[in-house]
Amino acid sequence: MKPLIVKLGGSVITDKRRPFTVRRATLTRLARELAAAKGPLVVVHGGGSFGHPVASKYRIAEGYKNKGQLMGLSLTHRAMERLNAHVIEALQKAGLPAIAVQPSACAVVSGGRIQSMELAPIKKLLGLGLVPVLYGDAVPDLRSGMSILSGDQIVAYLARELNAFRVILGVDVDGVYTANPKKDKRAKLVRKITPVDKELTSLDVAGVKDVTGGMRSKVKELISLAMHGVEAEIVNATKPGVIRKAIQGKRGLGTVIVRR
Ligand code: IP8
Repeated sequence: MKPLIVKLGGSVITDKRRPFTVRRATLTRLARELAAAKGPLVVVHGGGSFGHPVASKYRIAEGYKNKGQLMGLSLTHRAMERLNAHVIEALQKAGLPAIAVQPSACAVVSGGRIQSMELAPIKKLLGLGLVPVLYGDAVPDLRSGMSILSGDQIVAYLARELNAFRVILGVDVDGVYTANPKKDKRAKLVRKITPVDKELTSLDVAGVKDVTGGMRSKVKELISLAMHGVEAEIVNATKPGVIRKAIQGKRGLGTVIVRR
């Protein structure tokens, strides 16, 4: 059976204005909504106010330049492990048998891109009925020494390799806009994006800029996924019930990214 892959954005499950702050009530609600999934489920989450400030302080995304970054990589990873522990606990409380899978230990990354990933354990976990939970991580990089692997890239990679039937990305806005909806009143929600969309070049980044590139890089990852035939939808996970409806198969809740 093909899995469903859901990403919980860092700006949804953490308070990006406050370092190391989980939005506990939101996380509890989302865990309950995720429990509505009927088939195999993979959850991926972002860094929010855990991974991003530490990664940016030590310039991990720029590659290895000095010894101080070693502690930076260690601390960034630890920050993500801490956030991951909150996510796992919330999922368990909602009745989902969640289990952490550490991206920095199973993904081979070069120049910031995943070259390969050990998928046998993830496939077996899914087959058993467990819920693998991955996250954006600070990783060793074959070319640049170290880099930040975004949860979005993990989602796209897994969706391709595991032949996912659908991807849902939960963010803190209603989808992809023509401009930043938090700053520009004229910003319009884009309902559908296909690989041929020329408009895309004019899409602005919605929300706070982070070390892995915000909305623009999400769309890029999902377009390459759409070309492989996996449809995705970016929805507002801060609105109660939206993730649940998306999981139950409803389309058109946010921005759909499809081949045609
Ligand atoms: O929030 C980045 O993951 P993202 C994670 O999915 C770190 O881009 C470590 C900053």
